[in-house]
This record gives sequence, C-alpha cells and structure tokens, in this order.
Amino acid sequence: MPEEQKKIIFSGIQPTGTFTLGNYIGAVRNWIKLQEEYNCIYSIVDLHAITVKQDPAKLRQHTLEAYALILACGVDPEKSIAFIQSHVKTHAEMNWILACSTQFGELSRMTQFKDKSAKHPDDINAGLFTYPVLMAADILLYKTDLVPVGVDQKQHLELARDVAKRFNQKYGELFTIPEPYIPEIGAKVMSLQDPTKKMSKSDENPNACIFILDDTDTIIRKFKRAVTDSDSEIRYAEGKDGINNLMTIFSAVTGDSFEKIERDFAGKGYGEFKLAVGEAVSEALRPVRENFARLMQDKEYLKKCYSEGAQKALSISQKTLSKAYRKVGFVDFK
Ligand code: ATP
Ligand code: LTN
Repeated sequence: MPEEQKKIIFSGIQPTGTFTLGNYIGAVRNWIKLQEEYNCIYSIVDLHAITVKQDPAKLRQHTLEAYALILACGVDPEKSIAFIQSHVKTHAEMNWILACSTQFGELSRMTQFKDKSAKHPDDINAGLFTYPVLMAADILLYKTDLVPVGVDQKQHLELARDVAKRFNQKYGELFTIPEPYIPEIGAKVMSLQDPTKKMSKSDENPNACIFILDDTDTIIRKFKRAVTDSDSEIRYAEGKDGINNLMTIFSAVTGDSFEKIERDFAGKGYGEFKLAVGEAVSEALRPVRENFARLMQDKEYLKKCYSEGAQKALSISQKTLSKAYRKVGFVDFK
C-alpha cells in the first residue's frame, strides 16, 4: 500500500522502569506487529513520567533504556518514527490548547488519577490531574487512527476522543477521532502475587512482576512462586484468577487457545504448568534481552535514531499545531 494511504498509529510508554511482561503483551508487542501495515509513531513519554516523583539521574537513564527497549522489542526506526516526547515541543504546546477544551469534571472521573493520587497522597500535582490532556495531545497531533494500548488506557482514549470532537465542533474540523487497538488476549496481565491487581512496573514486590530483561532462572523462579488456588485443575474459570492469568500469559506467548492448553495439561499439576509458562516466556523474551544488550553498547546509534525520530515527529506535529493555532484565533507570524 502506498505510504500516504496507510492509516496512522500512535502509542507511548512511560520511562518509569524496565518494562514488564504486561507492557510487552498488552502494548509493545502489538506496536511491532503493526509496523508493516501502518505508518507508526512511537514515543517514550518522559513528560508523563514526571507526574510522579522521579530522581533526575534515574529518569535520564530509564528514558535511554526505554528507547533502547522499544528497538530491542522490534520497533524499526527505518519503518516507524520513534522519539522521546520532551524532544518535540509541540506536545506541551498542544497540551495547553486542549486543556482549554477539557472539563474539570471529566478529568475528575479518571480512575488512573484516583489510583495514583491515592498512592502518592503527598504529591497530588496538577500534572497528574491533567495527564490525560497531554496524552490526547500526543495522539491528536499526528491525526492518529489507531492507538495500541492495554485495556487500562481505554478511559484515557475515550477522553481524547471526546476532546477531539469538542474541539472540532467549536472551531471546525481538524482532528481525526482515534480508535483504541486492544489485544483480545493479554489486554490486562495481572500481578503474579495478587492476580486481582494489574502487573505494574512500579509494584514494590519484585516477585509480582516479570521484567522483560529478567534472565531465565529469575523468570522461572517468579512463575514457580505465582499465587494460584487450592484446586489443582488447569482450567479457565471464575474464581481461578491466578490460573486464568497464567493461561492468558501462556496463550499470549505461544498462540495456543485456552482449550488446547486445558487439553495439553489435563491431569498435570500446577507445578508443571508454571514451569512450562516460565520456559515459554523466557524463550519469547530471549531476543529482546540479546538485542537490548547490543543496543546499549552503541549510544551513538541510539542518539542518531532518537534525534532523527524527533525531527520527523516535529515536522508532522507542527503542521497540526499551526492549524489549531489559526482555528482558535491566534495571530500568524513569520
Ligand atoms: P506505571 O507502573 O509506571 O504506572 P505501567 O506499567 O502501568 O506503568 P505504562 O507506561 O503506564 O505502564 O503503560 C504502557 C503500556 O502498557 C500501556 O499501553 C498500558 O496499557 C500497557 N500496560 C501496562 N500494564 C499492563 C498490564 N498489566 N497488562 C497489559 N497491558 C499493560
Ligand atoms: N498513558 C499511557 C502512556 C501514553 C500513551 C500516549 C499511550 C502517553 N501518551 C499516547 C498511547 C498514546 C500509559 O500507558 N500509561
């Protein structure tokens, strides 16, 4: 398909630590798959990361690592645009324009804001509250058609759609209304220690999470310790959150259906299944570990990629920002 007819994909991930298996299965893995068919734009969203307290030196390190990680997972900087959000000033500028079309009430309903403000009661800053507006700016600047994310981001995406429609109504058509792209299996990978909670990079318990750079022994050890139930049957069913989560993970990495997994593991114990899940996950992540180690040795290459990515992103997003400025009534200059 000619480049200009391809639909546009945008997604972002925060540099708040090494990615988890949840980030990989729920989001980043889809980023890779979509590169052939779509014009894809991917960003390490460092502006979003500072809505919670960050150590500056660690943030810098995590941002470079996150950039290397998306390339290690398979984002190809020749095919897609991959950049660091703070390098492209149009994001902060569009954020302001959209903030003036977003209501206090709708931001107050965001569950991520409620969760994160409960988690950080000493720092409920304005950025944490307006976080979804910046996310809407990220998406709308590129006339995005599809946004591959995990299911926890659906509410933010709905807000972005509402803000886009409101702006278009107030000022005339400008923004494309984006659709979510959420995987059927693995849209929400749960914690290995509390399978009613989502697996999250910032979980305090390291056994709750598989990090995508964990080595084989660590991965297998964490799966062996995964919380399950007192039953012994490998079956997807209500009340079996732990096993359901392990089946979801196994299915996501091997492509096997739940029926096949139930058949293959009939009569086998949880121990054997946990080991199989650990081995399958470790194998799936092996190339990521190897690519990451290689990329981190070549900082000049990374710098070249993110600098070129930022230039391309700026040139596309500046056009949308200029149109928005004109529509709201700002005076042209130059
Ligand atoms: P943090 O713990 O710092 O809030 P996070 O692990 O939730 O971070 P994000 O950077 O907020 O990760 O999310 C990046 C992408 O990964 C998003 O598309 C999000 O929907 C997806 N994602 C995050 N956690 C999971 C999960 N447990 N299962 C599936 N997808 C997930
Ligand atoms: N809020 C998202 C990260 C994010 C994003 C985006 C995702 C920021 N901007 C634009 C998709 C599109 C999260 O994963 N927590």
